[in-house]
Order: sequence, then C-alpha cells, then structure tokens
Amino acid sequence: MELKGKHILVAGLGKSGIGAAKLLLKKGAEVTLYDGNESMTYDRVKDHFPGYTLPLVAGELTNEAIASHEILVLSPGISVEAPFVEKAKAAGLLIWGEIELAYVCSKGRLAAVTGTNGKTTTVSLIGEIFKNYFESAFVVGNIGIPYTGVADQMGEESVTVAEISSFQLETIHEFHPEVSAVLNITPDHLNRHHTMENYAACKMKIAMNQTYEEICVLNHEDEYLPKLAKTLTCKPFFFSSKQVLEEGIYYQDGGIYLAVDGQRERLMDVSQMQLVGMHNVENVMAAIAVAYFMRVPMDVILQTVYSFQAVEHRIEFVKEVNGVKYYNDSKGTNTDASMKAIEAMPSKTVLIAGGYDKGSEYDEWVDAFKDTIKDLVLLGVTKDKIRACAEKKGFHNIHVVESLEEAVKLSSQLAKPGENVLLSPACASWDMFQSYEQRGDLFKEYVRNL
Ligand code: UMA
Repeated sequence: MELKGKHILVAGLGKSGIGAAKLLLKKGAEVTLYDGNESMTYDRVKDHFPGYTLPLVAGELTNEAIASHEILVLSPGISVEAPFVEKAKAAGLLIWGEIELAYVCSKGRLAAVTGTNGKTTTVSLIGEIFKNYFESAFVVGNIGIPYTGVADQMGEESVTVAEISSFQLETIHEFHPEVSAVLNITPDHLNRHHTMENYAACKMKIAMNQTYEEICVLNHEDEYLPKLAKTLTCKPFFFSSKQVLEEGIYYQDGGIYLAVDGQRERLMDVSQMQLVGMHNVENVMAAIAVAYFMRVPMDVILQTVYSFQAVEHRIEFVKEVNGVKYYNDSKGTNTDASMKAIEAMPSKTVLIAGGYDKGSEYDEWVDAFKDTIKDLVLLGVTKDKIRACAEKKGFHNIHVVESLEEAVKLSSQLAKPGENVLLSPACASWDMFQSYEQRGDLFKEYVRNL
C-alpha cells in the first residue's frame, strides 16, 4: 500500500512507536503521535525526529482527532480492546500493529518465532546462524529491536528472523513468514488475552498466511500444539524432547536426530552445546529446524550451535560472592520460565520473585520449589498474592521487601556458601521497572556492589 500522504496515528511512544513513526516519515506519511501517558511531551521524543515538528496527543484522544486519520499503528503494549482502538475501528481506520507496518515495508526472506518461553534464545541462535551464512541478516521484534527500526534497510537478498509476541500477533494482516515456529504455549498474559484459548489462537496467527508447502515448526510435547497443528494451512514440522518422531527433529540418548523424507540422521550430541537444560535442547532443535527450512547448510547450523552461549537475563551467571553464586533470570517473567530456572539450580537457593500482576496463578510454581528453594524474597505488586499462595502450600520462609536493592542485600545474608541466589520473578517488571532488561541490569549492579 502507498503510504505517502496518508494520515497515520501512531499509538504508544516506546521503542515500537518511535520506530514506526520514523519509518512512516521516510515513506512520506503524515504522522500524528499519541501516548496514553498524560505526562508525555514532544520534548521527550523530539530527538528521534530531527527536522520535523510532529503533532502529539497525550492522555485522551477525541473522536475528531481519531477520525482525521486513515490508519492507526498500535504498539504491542496497547490492547486492541483499549477504548480508543474501538473508536478508531468504528470510525473506519485500518488497525495495524507495528509488526504489520514493518512487514509491508520490508524486503527479503523472513522466519518468525513465537511461544511463551525460549523465544529470545531460539531467535538469537537463528540470528547467529543467519549471520554466519547470509550476506545480509537481521534479527528483529520482541527481542528488543523494533522491526520498523530496520525494515527499510532490508534488500531482496536480506534474511530476517523475527521474535514475535502474542501482543504483536493480535494486529497482523499480511504478515507472512516463509518458516514459522511456535515453541510452547503455557499460561501468560492472561490479563490481556483473558483465556488460554484466546492466547493460543493468537500465537497460531503467526502461520495464518503460510501456504501448504511452507513450514511451521511446533513442539510435539506441548499441551496445545499437536491439536492446533491440525488447524494449520501449512505443513507442521515437530520437534520432541521426549520421543522418536517418524518425521521431525528429536532428542534421544544424548543426541539430536533429524528425520526427513524417510532419512534419519544423528546431527550432534547435546554435550556439544554450551547451553544447559532440556528446555534449551528444545530451543536448539527448533532453531536447527527453522534454519534448515530456510536452506542454511547443516554444517553452518551445527558450527553455530556448538559455539552459541546463553543470552543475557536468562539464567545468567553474574558473580560468586563469599561462596554464593548469583544468577540473573529477570527474563523469567512467567511461572513456566521461572520453573525452568528453579530446576536448573544445582543446590539450595534463595529466590527473589514478584512483580507486575498479569493475573497468573502460582500453585505449580510453588510446587516446583521442592528441596531447592530455601527462602523466598518477595517484592512488587504480586508479593501478597504469591505469599498467600506459598503459605497455603506450607512454604513459610518468606521475606517481603520494598526494593530490589533490599532484596539482594537480604538474600546475601540468607544464602550460605555453596548456595545460590536467583532472581527469577515469575512476573513482568512493569510495576517497578521499565523492562526486564532494566530489572536484570540493576540486579547485576547490586550484586557487583555486595
Ligand atoms: N502505552 C499507551 N497505552 C497503553 C499501553 C502503553 O499509550 O495502553 C504507551 C506507554 O505509555 C509507552 C509506550 O506505550 O510510552 C510503550 O509501548 P510498548 O509497551 O508497546 O513498549 P515498546 O517500548 O514499544 O516495546 C515493545 C515490546 N513491549 C511490549 O510488548 C510490552 C517489547 O517487548 C519489544 O522488545 C519492543 O516493542 C520491540 O519490538 C518486551 C516485552 O516485555 C520485551 N514483551 C512481552 C513479553 O516478552 O512477554 C510481550
């Protein structure tokens, strides 16, 4: 679609909105900025738009302001159920997510990955594989690099891997990866999607424009995915950490096997990976499958897998202080991710948790403490809800604090030599921090100051 001269309202002035507005200006569109935060001013964003003075609305949007636009570009943090979005729909505006805008402005080939957990590790690994093989490779999306920020740098020869969240999938229309992947679906963001069915349906939208000869890589051991695979318009290709597959990629006896077109091959030993844990074997299998179907030679894929290290904020070892090891798992923003981190702890651990309330339940997460978690240090909005759940389940070594700095200090007193301190909140960061990255960076700073 020709965007030149179109009146476009860009909602949300974080990374996505800024990326979208800059891209639209390059395309010659007439851009209005909007942010629900009443204290937003043009001064705060003007450095992104040298040579322009853009209209900005903060707080309430009037019907007149909405109606003078043709397209509304939404940042992922804004729900399609927000009242102003409903008004925009009623006024006949096209509602595009930032991802949709980027997709229609981009060039080259695209692979896209979604899932509740493991997205960032998998996408980072695929990105490394692409960089090791293709002349022009891009990594974009929920990983922290807005797709709109780089879309216009792509050429026909470019190959992109996009990490795509359920929020971003709500507002796609033509978005069409050549290869997609859904890593797993476990409860998350239920305050936004309301039910698991809605959330799962949103995740499956990643493949909605794929055609029958294209591939969607799926987790065979997931509760939802084998059933949802039957609804695909493209070909499912499964990975499994638990069973031998006739067709697919799977783990058996310490190795990763690929079975395609009646041929079966042991690709590698998992001991050759730098990453640890069975969840990472799953991430690696998914990455191998995506890269393989994007036609990267297997030797390039495997060489990259052998050298690939853990990503920041995901069970990241920070430092040992007085015999206590500190791990930063700030990216453990839901109970499932946090359970993986708890399971990966080698000995008794003080767990720092709590944060923004996404409407999650904590029962299974507390069950996962077993003999590993000896003390629970709680902060953030969910502290009382988590405390009540843990006490109901008979876990009483609970300490409530007001700040992350206090949590680190107290944990350093509770942990004995040979034990660990793990920040793995099981909650998003948005109650006290701008992002999980900021939370993780501060944690590391407080640990280094001990
Ligand atoms: N805002 C409104 N109205 C609202 C909500 C927010 O106006 O109802 C405004 C805020 O005042 C703020 C801006 O929107 O000024 C923030 O926009 P945003 O929340 O969409 O955040 P971005 O900075 O654009 O970052 C987004 C993703 N954030 C979310 O989905 C919440 C980032 O994912 C992503 O890295 C980035 O785009 C680039 O693509 C983060 C995330 O936490 C990592 N994602 C969730 C997750 O992984 O679980 C989905």
